[in-house]
Amino acid sequence: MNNDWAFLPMRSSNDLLGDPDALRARLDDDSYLLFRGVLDPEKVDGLRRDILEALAAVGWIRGGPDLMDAVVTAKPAREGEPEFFVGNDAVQRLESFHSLAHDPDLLDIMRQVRGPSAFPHPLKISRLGFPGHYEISTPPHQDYPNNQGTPLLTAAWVPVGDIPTDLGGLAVLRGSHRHGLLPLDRHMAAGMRCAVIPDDMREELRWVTTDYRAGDVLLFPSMTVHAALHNCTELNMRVSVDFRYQLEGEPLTPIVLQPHFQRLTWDEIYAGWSSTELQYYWRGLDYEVTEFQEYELVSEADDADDLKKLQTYMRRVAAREERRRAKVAAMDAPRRRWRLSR
Ligand SMILES: O=C(O)CCC(=O)C(=O)O
Repeated sequence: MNNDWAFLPMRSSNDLLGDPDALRARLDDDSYLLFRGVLDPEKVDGLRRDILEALAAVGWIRGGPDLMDAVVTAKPAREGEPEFFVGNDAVQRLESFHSLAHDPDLLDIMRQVRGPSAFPHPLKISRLGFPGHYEISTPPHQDYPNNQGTPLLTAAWVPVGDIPTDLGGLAVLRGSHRHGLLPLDRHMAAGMRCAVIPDDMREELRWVTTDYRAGDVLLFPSMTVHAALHNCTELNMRVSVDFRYQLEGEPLTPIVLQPHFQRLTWDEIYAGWSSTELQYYWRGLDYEVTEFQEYELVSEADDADDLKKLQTYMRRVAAREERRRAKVAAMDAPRRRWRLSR
């Protein structure tokens, strides 16, 4: 596991909707705002279908009648590996993925919390969590160092399908946003860096999480420490997306104007979209572009240690992979026999 967690339940803030001052006060108390069932379930379901069809087409999950179960058929891939980008790029091309950030219900909530000119960054992220890929679960971190610009930046994390805790939902360190920017260290999971949480913070603060359902939205500001729980299912992919919002007039860095990982151009992403309405939408908005700064990490690179960690990781993933493949093959077996017998 990422650290020594003891979880408390998150609380919903649906009762505060319509009262921006109360929402902001709650955000300042809790470091997050959870809203239940605020997105149209059909829209979330449609995005899930689009994502899973794209992943089935590149061989990451089973297609056909079980598509929506997201049963994984590919070897887990981690950020930076060529196989990782096969699935990731396929999702980056989806119109429904980018469009969800502009969903009127989501924008309305974000604008109640942040202000009427809040807009989503062009950079939008999908999280495709392989089962039993524990070493790669998103480690505790703050969003600010990866985005910079304004510390008032606010993220919307959206489960694309139900994400009970065993599928690896998101946890938040309640109260952490009041502790400022934490030191960073190296990590092999998403983002390649993690926050170093001082002992007094670990003692004083509590991690909170919940079983997420399709239609829920979790908001948190860029200083909130958050992390993913492990996907400890044997077979199923955890699918979520996250978008970041800021007000017009606030600064941002060039990286948030690019597609995630900067592998595709916007024109490549837009090829095949049915509408031009959301293409290059940010060009008409008001913001100041500031430079992205590199942060020092608390520990030096240690090639021998990295190699050892990588070897252990590869050995463990291979063992889990063998077990998963046997289970998926067993799922297919009766069908194959049935087909042969006809
Ligand atoms: O979903 C995850 O694993 C990580 C999400 C995250 O770090 C974020 O939304 O900022």
